[in-house]
Amino acid sequence: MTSLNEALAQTAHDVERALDDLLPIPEGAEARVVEAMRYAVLGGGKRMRAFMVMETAALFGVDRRCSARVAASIEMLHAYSLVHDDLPAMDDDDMRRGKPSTHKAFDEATAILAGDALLTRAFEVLAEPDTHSNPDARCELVLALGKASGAHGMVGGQMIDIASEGKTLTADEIGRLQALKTGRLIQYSAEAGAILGRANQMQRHLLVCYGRDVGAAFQIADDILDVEGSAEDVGKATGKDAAAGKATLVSILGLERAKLQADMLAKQAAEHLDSFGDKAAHLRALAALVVARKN
Ligand code: GRG
Repeated sequence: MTSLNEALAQTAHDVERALDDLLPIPEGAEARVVEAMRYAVLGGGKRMRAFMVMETAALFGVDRRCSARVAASIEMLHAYSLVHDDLPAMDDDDMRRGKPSTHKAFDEATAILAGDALLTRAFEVLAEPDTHSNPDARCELVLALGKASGAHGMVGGQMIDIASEGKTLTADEIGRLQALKTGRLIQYSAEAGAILGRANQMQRHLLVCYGRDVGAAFQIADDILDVEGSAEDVGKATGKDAAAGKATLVSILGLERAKLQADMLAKQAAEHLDSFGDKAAHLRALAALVVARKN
C-alpha cells in the first residue's frame, strides 16, 4: 500500500493532466478567458476534493481515467468558487494559493467570466460520455453536483454568510452555514465515487456521511488556521475572520474546544468507513490529515 503522501501526489499529477487536457486554449480573442481558467485551476491547491473522488471511486474499482475526469470537474467548480470569492464584491482577496488572485493577474471582468466558464465546463465534463459508459451515472453526477453547489448548497451558504455580516450567529447557525458553504462540495466529492462505482444505497450513504464529517472537520480546521496559521503557509491572508468580526465555531467555542470538535468529527468520519476495510485506509488517513494540516 502506498503512503498517503504518495497517493496524494499521484492524484495531483493525474488531475493536473486531466485538467490540462480538458481546458485547451482556443484560437481567437476568447483565448484570454481560457488562459484565466487555466491560471485559476492549474498548478495549485491541495486537490483534496479530487483525492476524495478518486479514492472513493477506487473502492469500487472504477477506471482512473473516468474518476480523474470527475476529480477535474470538482476542482473546476471549486476553483470557480475561489475566483468569485476573491473578487472585490465578495471577500476581496489579492492572493490565492500563494500567487495573485485571478482578478489581479487578469482583470475583474475576465475573472468573472473565467469563474462562470469553469462552473459550466465542470458540468459539461460530467455529461460527456468519456466520464462513464452508463448515462444514468452521468446524470446522477450532474444532479448531485447541481444540488451541492447551487442555492441550496454552496451558493446558498455564501449568501447566508454575506447576509450574516454584523450579526451574532449561534453555533447551530454557523454549523448550517458552513455545511452549505464548504461542506456540501466535500460531501459530494465522496458521494461521486459511489455514483461512479454504482454503489448500493448503504455504501453510498456511508460515503455521504464520511464526506459530511470530513467537510465539517475541514471547515473548523480552516477557521483555526485563520487564527493560528501564517499567511505564508496558508497562501492567502489570515486573521480575516476576526478582523471582519465574523463569528466562527472557533470564536464561539474557543480554540481548544474547536480543536476537540474537529478531532471528534475526523474520528467519526473514519468510522463510517469500517465496512470498506483496508481499501479505505487512505480515506481514513485523509480525515486525520484534514485536521492536522498547516495549509
Ligand atoms: C463565490 C459562489 C461563491 C462561493 C464561495 C467555497 C466558497 C464559497 C468560498 C471560498 C472561500 C473560502 C476560503 C472558504 C473557506 C473554505 C475553503 C473552501 C477553503 C479553500 O479550500 P482548500 O483549502 O483550497 O481545499 P485549495 O487551494 O487547497 O484547493
